[in-house]
Amino acid sequence: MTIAEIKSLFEADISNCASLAELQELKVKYLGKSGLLTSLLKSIKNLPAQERPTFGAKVNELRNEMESRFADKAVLLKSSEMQRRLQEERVDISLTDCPSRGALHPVTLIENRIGELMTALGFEVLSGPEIETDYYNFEALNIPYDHPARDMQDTFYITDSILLRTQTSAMQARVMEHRKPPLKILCPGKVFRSDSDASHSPVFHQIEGLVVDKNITLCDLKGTLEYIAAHLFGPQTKVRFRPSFFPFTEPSVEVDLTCSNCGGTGCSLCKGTGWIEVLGAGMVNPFVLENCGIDSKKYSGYAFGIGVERVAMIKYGIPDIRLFYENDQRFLKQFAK
Ligand code: 2NM
Repeated sequence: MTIAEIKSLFEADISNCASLAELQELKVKYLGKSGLLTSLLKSIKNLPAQERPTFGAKVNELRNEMESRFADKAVLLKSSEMQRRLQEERVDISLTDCPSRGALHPVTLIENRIGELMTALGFEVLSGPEIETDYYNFEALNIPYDHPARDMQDTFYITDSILLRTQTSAMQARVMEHRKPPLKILCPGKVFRSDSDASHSPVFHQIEGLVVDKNITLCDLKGTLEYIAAHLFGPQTKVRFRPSFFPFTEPSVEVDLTCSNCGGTGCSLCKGTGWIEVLGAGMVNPFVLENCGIDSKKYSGYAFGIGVERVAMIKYGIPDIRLFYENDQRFLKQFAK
C-alpha cells in the first residue's frame, strides 16, 4: 500500500471508530509492530538510496499526524462515553414515595402528654428500677405477705424477695423513704404482671402520681384528676369517684370519666352507663407514710395510678391491648402526625 492509500484508509477508519476499544485496535492496526505504517517504514530498504530521506520524512509526517488524530479522537470518545454513562446510570432523585418517617408510639404519646400536664403543675418525673425488691413493691406499700396481689400467678418472681415490679409505686416508696415532704412526683414506667388477654398484657405502662404535704385532701386529688381528664379527653369531661379498696390508700376510689365516645349519654364503649373507669386513686394509707418514715399525724397525701395503654385504648378507640406490642405498621402509622 502507498502512503496515500494508507492515509485514506486511516481517515475512513478513524471517522467510523465509535469506542475507545476500537480506537486501541486501530492504533495496533496502523502503528503497532506489524502495523500498516510500520511495515511501510520497513519497506524503505527496497528504495533507491536517494529516495529514502523524502520517503522516511513523509512516513514520519503521517505517523505524527496519526498520533495527534488518535489523541484527539480519544478525548472525544472519552467525553461521549462519560455522557452516555451519565445518562444510563442516572439516579432519579425526584421520587416522592420516600420510606415513611417514624412516629411516636401511642403509649409514648400518652406518657409524654401526661408528663407534660403534670410537670406544668410542678410534679417531678422520676423513674425507678424495673427489677424490684419484695419490700418496695409490696411490704412498704402495706401489701401484706398473704395478700392475693403477691400470688405467684400475678407476679414474676426472680427469687423469693426479688421480682419484676407490678406497680411504679415501688419507686414512690423509695422516694418517700429517702426524701421528706413536700413531695410532688410522677413515676412512669413499665410494670409486669403474669396476666394476658385482650385487655391485660404481661408488660404494660403505668404512671403513678404522688403528693405528700401538710393538709392534702381528697379535694386536691379530685381537682388534679379533673385537670388531667379535661386536657386528655376534652374540657367537658366529668370525674366521678366510687369507693374502692387498695391496701396502700385509705380511703380508696375508682375514678370514672364521662365517656369520651358518647359524652355521657350511653354507648357501646361505656356499655350504656355514660361512664368509663379509667384509674384508681386514694389518700395514701398512714401505714405507708409511717413505713417510709413520714409522720402521718403531720402529713397526708394522695396518690393515683393510671394505666397508659388503658388511656390510649379509650382515647383512640383501640379494641385489643396486644395491638400495642405487635409493631404492625398499619396500626402504628395511624399515630403519625
Ligand atoms: C393506684 C391506685 C391507688 C398509689 C399509691 C401509691 C403510694 F405509693 F403512695 F402508696 N402510689 N400509687 C395508688 C393508689 C395507685 O393505682 C391503680
